[in-house]
Amino acid sequence: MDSGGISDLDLDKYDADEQVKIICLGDSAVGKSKLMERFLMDGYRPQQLSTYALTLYKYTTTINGQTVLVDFWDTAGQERFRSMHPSYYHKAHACVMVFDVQRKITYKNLPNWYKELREYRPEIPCLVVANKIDADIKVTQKSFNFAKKQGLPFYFVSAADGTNVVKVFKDAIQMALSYKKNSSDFMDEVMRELENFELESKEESSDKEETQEGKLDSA
Ligand SMILES: Nc1nc2c(ncn2[C@@H]2O[C@H](COP(=O)(O)OP(=O)(O)O)[C@@H](O)[C@H]2O)c(=O)[nH]1
Ligand SMILES: [Mg+2]
Repeated sequence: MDSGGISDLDLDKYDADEQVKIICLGDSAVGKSKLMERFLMDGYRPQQLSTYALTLYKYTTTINGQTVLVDFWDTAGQERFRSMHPSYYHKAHACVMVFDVQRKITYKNLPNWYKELREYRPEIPCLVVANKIDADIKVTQKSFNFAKKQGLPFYFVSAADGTNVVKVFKDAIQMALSYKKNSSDFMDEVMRELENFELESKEESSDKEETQEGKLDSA
């Protein structure tokens, strides 16, 4: 029985000790949705909210005795425009970046996705995933240097047969959690708030602008 999906989803938040947001990036048809579905199939009780802009999957798990609510965000086709709306990146704690080993162009496009990610989320963990290895297992002998060059963890996976899928998402959750706990996430936010504040007050009056700059100079 469905007793009103959205309020049920909201209830989860109050029970969770921790909450993280994980996003998925990469070209169209590399298998982002299939990977998430594959992972959630093995999971507990996936729930899904669809809008034309994105699909949100709620996943609850227990790590070190703590209940962790994970929001997995999946695109719903916006990646065709080679760019995601800023709200997609907003407050994300980790990113799973996917390419298709069968289509070189999807690998070549990784730096573009990575650049956009870093504009919005300079520090969050990013995992690079080579999907569809079931189609040609020999690709696992090839080297894909993008991840190594950027110092990012790299995985060969298959959403079709499940190879490494659970591993990738479990690692992503762990990394998201430790990012949230240890990193400058909080400072990121403070800095951004300050920037906004500064912009707003600059717009308000040029008098204030001068005062602020004066303060900055003497600091
Ligand atoms: N052979 C193979 N096909 C896959 C795999 N993952 C996804 N696909 C196929 O690739 C296509 C695009 O997958 P989808 O998850 O919709 O990609 P998205 O646009 O990145 O979300 C679909 O036809 C999938 O069945 C995989 O691991 N192996
Ligand atoms: Mg998709």
